[in-house]
Amino acid sequence: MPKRLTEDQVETFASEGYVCPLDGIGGDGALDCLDRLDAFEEATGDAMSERLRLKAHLAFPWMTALAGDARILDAVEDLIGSDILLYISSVWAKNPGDQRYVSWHQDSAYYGLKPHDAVSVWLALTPSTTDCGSVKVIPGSHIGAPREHLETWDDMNMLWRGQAIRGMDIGRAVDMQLAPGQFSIHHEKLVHGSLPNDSPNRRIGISFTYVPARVRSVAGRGAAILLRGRDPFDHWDADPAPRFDLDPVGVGAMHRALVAYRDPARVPEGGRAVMTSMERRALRAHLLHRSPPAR
Ligand SMILES: O=C(O)CCC(=O)C(=O)O
Repeated sequence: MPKRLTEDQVETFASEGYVCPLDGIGGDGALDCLDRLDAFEEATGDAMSERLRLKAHLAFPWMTALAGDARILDAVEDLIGSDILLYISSVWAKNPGDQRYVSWHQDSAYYGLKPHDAVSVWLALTPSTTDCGSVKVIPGSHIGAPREHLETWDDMNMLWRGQAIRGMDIGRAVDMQLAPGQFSIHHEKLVHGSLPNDSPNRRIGISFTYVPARVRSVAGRGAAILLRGRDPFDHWDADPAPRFDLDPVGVGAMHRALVAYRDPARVPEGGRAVMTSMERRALRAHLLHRSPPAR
């Protein structure tokens, strides 16, 4: 008997790879998180979408607590069981008119987990709708062999390696539209991405990736924070839980995780696609088009 989801939602997750929308922390809870992220930007002068992109929860006790909020974690438990570790978190912020995008990808390509039982929550802090570049998914795409990824390293792509899956049928995509405080859950192998924000409003969300304790990292020993239940298999080292905002120990661990993620030697699980000369030319034209005009 699920704790939070209906039997139908659990079945939908198994066949389609996602559930959406689910009520989470409410509009007030979302506003509170936004205030904290705005305060981070004001205090540091850093853009949240640049600095808080991998294991962001290691920098803030409030974000680690948010990942463990029962309104979210009960739904996660219904899908992966009650021994739950928090592996990754990211702040995904697109400002009004922001032309950055997220190409089609599978999170599993660089997570290095076995078996593929991790899930990600995407928690909306502002409205996340089609016009502002909400997350799109390809239903059912989590089933089957891992996909090949092309690495473009395009800095308009919000993914750290600009990784992209070719040839997805956009006609099959579904927008995961959310109100502030609502969340979606997607399987780590589900193909997803998002378009630029062509609206006058901010689109901000936080994603949390959870692993059941039975899952292990096959890309070196993994580190995570146990949020619920037990870790009887000893597959995981403990990530440092932040003691206060911008705790240097957590910020250091966040930075090291990012460096490891961007290591050019890492190969995506389904293989690295080779860029065709046409793709290379198109990418070069795209990058040149963006460069400031020569003076
Ligand atoms: O927020 C986005 O646009 C993309 C999010 C994403 O790729 C993820 O949560 O894995």
